Amino acid sequence: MEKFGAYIITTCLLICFTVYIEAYVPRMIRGRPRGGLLGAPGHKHHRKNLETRELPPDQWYTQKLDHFNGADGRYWQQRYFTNDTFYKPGGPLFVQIGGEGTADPIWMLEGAWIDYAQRYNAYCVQLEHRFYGKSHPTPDLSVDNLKYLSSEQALADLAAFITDLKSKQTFSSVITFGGSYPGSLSAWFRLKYPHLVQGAVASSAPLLAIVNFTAYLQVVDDALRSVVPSGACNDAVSTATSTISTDLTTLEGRQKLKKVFQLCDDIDPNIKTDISNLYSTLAGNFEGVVQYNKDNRAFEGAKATNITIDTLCGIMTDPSLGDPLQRYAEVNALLLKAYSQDCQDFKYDKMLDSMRATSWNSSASEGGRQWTYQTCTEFAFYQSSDATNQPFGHDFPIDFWTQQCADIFGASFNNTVIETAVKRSNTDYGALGIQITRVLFPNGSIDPWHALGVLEDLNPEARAIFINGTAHCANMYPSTPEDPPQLVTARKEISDTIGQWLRS
Ligand SMILES: *[C@@H]1O[C@H](CO)[C@@H](O)[C@H](O)[C@H]1NC(C)=O
Ligand SMILES: *[C@@H]1O[C@H](CO)[C@@H](O)[C@H](O)[C@H]1NC(C)=O
Ligand SMILES: *[C@@H]1O[C@H](CO)[C@@H](O)[C@H](O)[C@H]1NC(C)=O
Ligand SMILES: *[C@@H]1O[C@H](CO)[C@@H](O)[C@H](O)[C@H]1NC(C)=O
Ligand SMILES: *[C@@H]1O[C@H](CO)[C@@H](O)[C@H](O)[C@H]1NC(C)=O
Ligand SMILES: *[C@@H]1O[C@H](CO)[C@@H](O)[C@H](O)[C@H]1NC(C)=O
Ligand SMILES: CC(=O)N[C@H]1CO[C@H](CO)[C@@H](O)[C@@H]1O
Repeated sequence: MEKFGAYIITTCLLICFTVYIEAYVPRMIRGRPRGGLLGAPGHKHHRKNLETRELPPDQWYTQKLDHFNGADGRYWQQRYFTNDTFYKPGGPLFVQIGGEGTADPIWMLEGAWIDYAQRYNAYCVQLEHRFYGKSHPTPDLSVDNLKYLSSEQALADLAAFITDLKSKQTFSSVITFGGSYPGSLSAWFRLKYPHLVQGAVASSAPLLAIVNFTAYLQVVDDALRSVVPSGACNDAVSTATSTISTDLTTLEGRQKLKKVFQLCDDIDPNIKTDISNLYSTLAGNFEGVVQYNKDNRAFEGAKATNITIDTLCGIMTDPSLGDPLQRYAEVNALLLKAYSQDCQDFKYDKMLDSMRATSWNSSASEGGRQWTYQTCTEFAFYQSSDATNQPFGHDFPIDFWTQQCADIFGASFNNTVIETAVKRSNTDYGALGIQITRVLFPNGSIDPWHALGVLEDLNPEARAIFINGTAHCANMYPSTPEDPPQLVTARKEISDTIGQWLRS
């Protein structure tokens, strides 16, 4: 009887614990929201209409597991979508490159590229990135299997796929599209396979891999200042951050913080990684909003798209809501509510447990684990608090981020390995010195990622398109009547440039 009781308790502990910990993947991790950096278009003018529209079905391409080992004969099924409605014989092939999240078939019906396809009679395809969404090259996400996850393998997937499509149908030329990491892939595909692609649009593409990505929080700082030029919004965040560090020193203060920030657990001041995670989570509230400010996306299901920098700074500068700490907590409460979270997680161990899960049906397999692996082995991009000019404190320094690689994937993923990997990516692709033609690099001034992007024309045929006042990948979303004129102009310039590529 006693044994039986213990068995039940153990089972329950295991199950309950598993369910609980698996749920904690931060809302915003390494600048990547759940679902991926490029969310689905979901503007209010379109969404209702879209829900009743028929989405294109999944299609499957038999893809090689390891493109760089001729002796490896293993294959797997890669998902893609097509839309041939606008295609006319002699028209081009447009390829939307999938990224670090599930490929959304809504992009086959909506988005600026569909307008361009209509204009130029293009055949549209979207290829899901290996290891994301339903494109599972291996039975699970163990470290041993993740070695087949890299941008180079993804580019080789595209090359095989496009070559196969071209063998079945004639296209006048091929143009690739991508935003954020897939924006980089779009440029790199043109670099590595110029015989397969005649033009590339690389929106908000971070081309420079970097370990200590301090400029990210500096752009967030600038974005807050741009809505409240006096700096009152930044100052309030800064004051709230100092109050937190004072409160953390006493039991009473920690209890107060637990209450106002609706933390799921008590704060143990001796666990440094928990403290770093707490500060970085609170900064994440601002990062996510700045990165996608007013851009017509609806990441994570159209929930928080009406929360803008103005909303957050409106709260931070409203004395009727209490002192700056209370306002900072108000911002946190707003985002918890928008994402239907009951409490704010910050326990480092809980996050690790969730990120260590290797099953395809775990919550981190949505992309958090895979993208983290790519940051540890290719790009880093760690939004460290090492920058001086930002109000979020200095308690999530670069070591907090690099340590996560070792903690999640094993001790061999140490600082040396990460630094070497980043150097190698930059050597492989050329970083900001990339030598290519017939590429466009649209960038938005309030996108924190722009700091790693192409800011000036590389040459007359590799041009930067500056979109003042817009966020991450804004030019890729469907147009709306509220779009600022500079966004309208940017889309037209992209469309016209594609036309020039197709004519020459
Ligand atoms: C292609 O996209 C257009 C525009 O949204 C849509 O009207 C059409 O039904 C789509 N075609 C297919 C085959 O999905
Ligand atoms: C990270 O970068 C910032 C500014 O670029 C610098 O001040 C800081 O020392 C760097 N940290 C490390 C650990 O290199
Ligand atoms: C955003 O929209 C939701 C529902 O549409 C609404 O409840 C909420 O108050 C809005 N938030 C802001 C900050 O406007
Ligand atoms: C998750 O996948 C494993 C096999 O990989 C399976 O045993 C388990 O039942 C699945 N869990 C859920 C919740 O689907
Ligand atoms: C990092 O790990 C590698 C092996 O993966 C090892 O050779 C190297 O000494 C380690 N470096 C440090 C600084 O621990
Ligand atoms: C961007 O727009 C703001 C006003 O909206 C203006 O003050 C600023 O000069 C513009 N910047 C550039 C580079 O055009
Ligand atoms: C904010 C940003 O990155 N903007 C750059 C985009 O490209 C233009 C044109 O080269 C630059 O002037 C901007 O600084």
